[in-house]
Amino acid sequence: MIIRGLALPLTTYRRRRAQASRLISKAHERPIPLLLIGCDEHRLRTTRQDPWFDYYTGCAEPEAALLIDPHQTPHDTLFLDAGDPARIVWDGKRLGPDAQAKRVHGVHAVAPHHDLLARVQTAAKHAGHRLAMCTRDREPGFQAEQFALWKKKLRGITLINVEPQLVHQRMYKDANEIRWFHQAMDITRKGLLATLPRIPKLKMECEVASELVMHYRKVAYGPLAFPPIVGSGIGGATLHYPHNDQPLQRGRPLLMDSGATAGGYCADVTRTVPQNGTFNNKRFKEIYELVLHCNALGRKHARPGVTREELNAVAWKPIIDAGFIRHHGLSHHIGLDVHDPADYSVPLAPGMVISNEPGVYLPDEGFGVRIEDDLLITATGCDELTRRIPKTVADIEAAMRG
Ligand SMILES: [Mn+2]
Repeated sequence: MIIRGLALPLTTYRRRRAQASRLISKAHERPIPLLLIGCDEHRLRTTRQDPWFDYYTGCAEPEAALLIDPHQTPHDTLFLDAGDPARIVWDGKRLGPDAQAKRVHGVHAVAPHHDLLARVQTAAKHAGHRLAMCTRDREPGFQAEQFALWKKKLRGITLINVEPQLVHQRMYKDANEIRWFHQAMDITRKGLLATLPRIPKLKMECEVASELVMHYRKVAYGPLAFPPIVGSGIGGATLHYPHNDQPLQRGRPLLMDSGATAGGYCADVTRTVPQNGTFNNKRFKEIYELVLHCNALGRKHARPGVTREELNAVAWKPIIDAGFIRHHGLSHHIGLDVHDPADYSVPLAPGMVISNEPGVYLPDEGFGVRIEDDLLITATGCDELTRRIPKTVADIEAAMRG
């Protein structure tokens, strides 16, 4: 059968699991079992595997779970459900808890999914009725739902959110992860370069969004980093514009925020371009140059030791000095999640990947400008992963001529 997922070497997942146990023990002064739940069949039809579960297993199978139990040997058990054989014709073959699964995932043990509850209860009992899970307060999602669900399921067991500890793993990307980032940026660059010269010929935001999606997905029919935001004029002044359904307006700015993924790792790139291919609107060009200047400041100052606040202070200054409002932060961490979980009190350090996205939003004037790049923090500064995607006035005009 075809095994999906596993974007990284098995040794990486093994090392991550071992380190997770160590981080939890250290923070809570005792070993606590960690439970991570994978998405079900229904959810996997429309979305990707949960990034927390993916991070520790690389497992793309539905109805899977991971229990890391520091009190038991074997420590790491991957729970799988081969599913109902009568469903194979509907949903395809699933990886069951067998020798093949143990080998391909490199876990200490595999077990049937129906044993999960009993095994979790036993593991928690050995840890003084404690169990660790991950939930995100700021961006609720699948693990947060699971946290609430298991809290109800496990009476008498204290559930501990260990996301604050585990983010310290996810914030630092290794060489293999960075290779995937480069690939995601490359797919995104090619998609944008193919779409830019088409914009003056297109009529609707949805055409632009569809072309981007087509270019991203024809490489690998995987998930997008997020649904593209394609806002013509006023749409570009709505930060999370979800509609992409309005006519393009010649001579107006068009804001496109999108990204492909590769190996699960996200690109997150915004370009704002003139829909006729030329920056001949004076006001737009003036705001564009201002945002571009702030984007350059962000890149220049992103280096080890710099805090998020320091970077914000430097990069937003020209926008604030010009009398505009700062509506959002300059950057967020990027990884398997486009807004990767992170501890923002930690200053920048080599291996971190962050966005650099100043913007000016003028709903009263009917447009917004954001220029967003992705930066890899290096030993001495940063590597702009998106540097080959045009962004100066001259480079965008040239790219739009095709
Ligand atoms: Mn972003």
